[in-house]
Amino acid sequence: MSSRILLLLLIFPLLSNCQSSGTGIQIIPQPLKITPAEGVFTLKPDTKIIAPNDKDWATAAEYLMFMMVKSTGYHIETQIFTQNKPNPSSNAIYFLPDEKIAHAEGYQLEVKEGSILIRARTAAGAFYAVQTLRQLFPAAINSQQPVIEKVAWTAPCCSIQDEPRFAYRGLHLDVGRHFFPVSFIKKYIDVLAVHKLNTFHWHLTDDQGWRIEIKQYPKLQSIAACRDETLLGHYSDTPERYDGVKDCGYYTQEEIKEVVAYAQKRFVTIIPEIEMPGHALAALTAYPELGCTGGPYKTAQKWGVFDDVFCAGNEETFQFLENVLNEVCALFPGIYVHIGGDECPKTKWEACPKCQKRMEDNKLKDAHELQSYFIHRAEAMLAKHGKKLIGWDEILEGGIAPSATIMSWRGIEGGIAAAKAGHDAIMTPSSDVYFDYYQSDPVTEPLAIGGYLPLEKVYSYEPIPAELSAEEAKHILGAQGNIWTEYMKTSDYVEYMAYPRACALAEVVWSAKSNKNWADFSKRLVTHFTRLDAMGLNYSKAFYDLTASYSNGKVSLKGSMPDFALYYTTNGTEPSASSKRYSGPFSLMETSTVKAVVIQKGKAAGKVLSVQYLVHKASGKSYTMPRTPDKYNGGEQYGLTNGVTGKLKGWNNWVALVNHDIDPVIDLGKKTRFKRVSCNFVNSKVAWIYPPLEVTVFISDDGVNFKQRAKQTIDAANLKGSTVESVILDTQGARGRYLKFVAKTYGVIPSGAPGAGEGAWLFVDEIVVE
Ligand code: TNX
Repeated sequence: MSSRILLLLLIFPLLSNCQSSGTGIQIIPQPLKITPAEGVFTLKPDTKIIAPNDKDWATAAEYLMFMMVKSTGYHIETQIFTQNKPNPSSNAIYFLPDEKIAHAEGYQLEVKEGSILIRARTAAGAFYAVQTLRQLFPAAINSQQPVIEKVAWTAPCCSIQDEPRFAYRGLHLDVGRHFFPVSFIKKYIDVLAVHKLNTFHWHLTDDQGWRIEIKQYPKLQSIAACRDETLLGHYSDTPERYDGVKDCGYYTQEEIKEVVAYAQKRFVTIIPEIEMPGHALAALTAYPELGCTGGPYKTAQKWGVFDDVFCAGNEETFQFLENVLNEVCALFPGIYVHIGGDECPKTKWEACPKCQKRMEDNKLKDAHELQSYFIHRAEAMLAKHGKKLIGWDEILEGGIAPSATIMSWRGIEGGIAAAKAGHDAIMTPSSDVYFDYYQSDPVTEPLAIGGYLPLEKVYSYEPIPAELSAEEAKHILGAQGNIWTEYMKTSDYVEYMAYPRACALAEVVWSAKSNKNWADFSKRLVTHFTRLDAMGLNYSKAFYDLTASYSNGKVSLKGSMPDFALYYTTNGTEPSASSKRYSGPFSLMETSTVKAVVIQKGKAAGKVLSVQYLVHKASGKSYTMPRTPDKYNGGEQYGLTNGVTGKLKGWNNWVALVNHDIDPVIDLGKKTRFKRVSCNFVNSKVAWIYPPLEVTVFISDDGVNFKQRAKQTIDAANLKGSTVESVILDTQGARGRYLKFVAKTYGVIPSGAPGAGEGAWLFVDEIVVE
């Protein structure tokens, strides 16, 4: 056997199940097993779709038909067969129920030159086969109108066997903070379906707006669906500014029914969320008697957590919620209703005689148990309709309701605790699946809430916590991406934040763990972008954005894929295909602005990266620091000496520690003379970030014996708002090889300030040595 054939034989099994991109078959989420074959199937104007006589199967078949008709302009028909399975003949796509398919949502798809066979146990499985099939055709099949250019409507012959890893595959949308029209909700559901996601979590009520018509309570429409104006900018900005524009919106019950029916046709279940006891300010504004103080209240115009919540001592509250849930349950056929339960401050309950009496009467020992009491009652209301309750992980506090399912958002701990206690859990940890977080450098991105969640991090998320036994892990139903819309005023912006991170999530929840491979996904994604284009989605191209790091005097550039063609300049000019091509780390002799970009087909594919590097005596040097940074490390291992200063927008270039000094010892490599040492720090008391109490510089020749050379104290009291402050220390031409820099933590946040009693954060960017 020649070595070439041997190589092919070795590669082939790999291609057939995971590394599919080499075959030209590029599907997201990656199917379980793909076996490519010779030839293609060609869609023709008279190709037929043949489906069984069953409502749900007809739904899947007609979905395929409409999609193909819309883009190809062909007059493709669906024919129903009644009794025996047809004998597949040519030029047709067959839907064939098959009891032998193991998984209820699984399917087998066989593309042959003359026909296509879709086998599944259920119509849902057949629908997922359709979604795979659409990705075998050219991207133009996704077009929303007939494609005028000539397209060869062919799909490569192959056989695909597939099934989901998790039963719960969700995407959420907050329509409370910003309202989005029915047309957009439908488009959003369409994209879920394309990615084999099966659950749409519709966050319908919040402090800033109540978005679902409840016939018994008309003021929810006339009052709670409106707010007088909306905060501009970030909620930590000072002073606060508002847009002065009244904002209203809600879905009528007719519209809700329309959306539910639309989702059903796409095998998507909708979970409505009605928030209680917290995030209830809009409802309280309409019905102030449901709050502890009786109001008046005002639908929130800014973001955050508000003290006014539904009163747990007032029987009227429960009557109201029961009536609301009665109408909600009648509208949504799914088994689950989400009742929120998150971020409910207890201050009003603690001062409320009715709540205190409720606690006494029910022998509840604290406010957490009162919240638990509240959720138990909601559970009973839902049970009357045969529905099950889902709540955010706070509903574990004070005792979980017996049949509740937990949505774990403050990390994975809630999911672990729930599963260990025998409860089902859905994983939505903010660190990995909060698509309201930045996906690229905040300085170049539209305003977002904060955080940093690039595509690769979503892709690498593993929903089953390592802490769980196999038995406990069965309670992890799946995972969900969440889109909170405080900063997303338009549907275009929602799409920008949602995609392609939701595409990565789809692979997390659908594909076999052993088939996950970032490099392979990245390749398929490039093709997938052409489909998202055809669907008219405003997805983010942050995938093409670059990062840079600086060490040992050299700048390294990095893209999402190693084979990207990067071009750069170091003199501040715009990089293009005629700039220098990046081939490895390069030196900077002086302070310079590096600009770099990915070039594809001669054009910039993503944003231009622009970083100003300060070249000074400590830049690019390594250091030791007793404690590792908390959450923010300045973007790389030696964030304090990487030549980059921090900006208020985005925390990427800051090194942060909570309630601890920042005290690196920098090795300058040789005995060095320094005139001065300077750095910036953040002052933002609303964000719990405090300046250091004092900054001290020590020097040493041996790294053991240090002498103090300069010191400066900082008075935090005078610093208002959110600002970047600098200190410059005159080191009077001292000489030494080692420099110890100590920025002393502010310590515990004083009473009266946000975060009182907690440890203050200390943020330092670059220790500039001159
Ligand atoms: C926390 S996630 C919230 C939301 C915010 C979100 C912003 C959760 C259950 N509560 O109310 O919109 O953070 O990321």
